Amino acid sequence: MIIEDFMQEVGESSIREKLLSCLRSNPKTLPCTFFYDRTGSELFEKITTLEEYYPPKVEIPLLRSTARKFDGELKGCDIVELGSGDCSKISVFLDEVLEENRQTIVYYPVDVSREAIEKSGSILRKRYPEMGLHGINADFLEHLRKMLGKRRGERRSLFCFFGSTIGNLDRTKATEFLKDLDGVMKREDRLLLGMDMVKDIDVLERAYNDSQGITAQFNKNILNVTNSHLGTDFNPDDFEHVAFFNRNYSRIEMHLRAKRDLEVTSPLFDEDIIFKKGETIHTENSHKYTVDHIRGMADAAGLFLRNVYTDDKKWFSLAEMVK
Ligand code: AVJ
Repeated sequence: MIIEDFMQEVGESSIREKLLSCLRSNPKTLPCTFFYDRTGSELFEKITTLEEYYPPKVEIPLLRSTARKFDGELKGCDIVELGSGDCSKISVFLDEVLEENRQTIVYYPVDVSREAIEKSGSILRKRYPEMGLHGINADFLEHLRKMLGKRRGERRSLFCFFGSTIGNLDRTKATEFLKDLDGVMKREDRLLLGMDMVKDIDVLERAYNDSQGITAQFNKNILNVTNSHLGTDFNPDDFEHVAFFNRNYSRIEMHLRAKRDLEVTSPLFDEDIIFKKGETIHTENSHKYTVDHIRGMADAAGLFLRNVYTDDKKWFSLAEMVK
């Protein structure tokens, strides 16, 4: 499989600058993309198997039923999946597509992890030997235009962005991202967006405060990742996992709260990072949507919301958008 590479230019020094400026801002933050080193990715996979973490349990059957409606239209189509990860989601989708249609499909997994693309690429090749494969190692927020701007061929594309990953972006960023997508989409292209919906607060909060403490470990692991980039001496045990639904922004927020006054040091910089007891680092937002939110975002980006596929409980949606 070919893997195009857009990640080379992302140097360690710009990563350090980014992390340090987040930790020096007020309130302190860390970008949620830094959850996913090897340990973090494993912890996230564990999260997806937890009783309390409902999203994959709802999204996967929804992908299956939606794929059946799409099957015929996928003939001769390029499927571009943003944040393809282990490719388990697209497999559910492709399983429902007729083999004779799959023969005409080229699948483009786009991910920040080259490893993930290589690993899932070899699985997909065995599972669907008849299908074309072309990996893209890129950060789709940074490189979207560069990697897709020149795709002006004859073939139609279906852009997929599953798992409610868009929920990590705030309203402005999400709209910008959709506008960028609109910029690279052709008339006949389509976008399928997985979005987690607003629901009972207890259900939402339990999903991010699981009884086994896996989400807490996942949250705290970002400090280990930070240590490895910045040479800092964060001790994850000095922090407490906090996750709650913020109604004003319709989102789950995850934070790490200092259990005591702390000074974090690194040989790479002089000025320590100071924490007062109870001070927090904001590590993640996970937005939850209503159909009105979804329509509002499509409108703001200049896209047309053609369909919203959802489950019986309306817990998760696949929003289909076109130009
Ligand atoms: C991968 C961003 C969809 O927001 O639910 C899971 C990440 N964070 N538990 C989410 C996550 C805590 C997840 N997304």
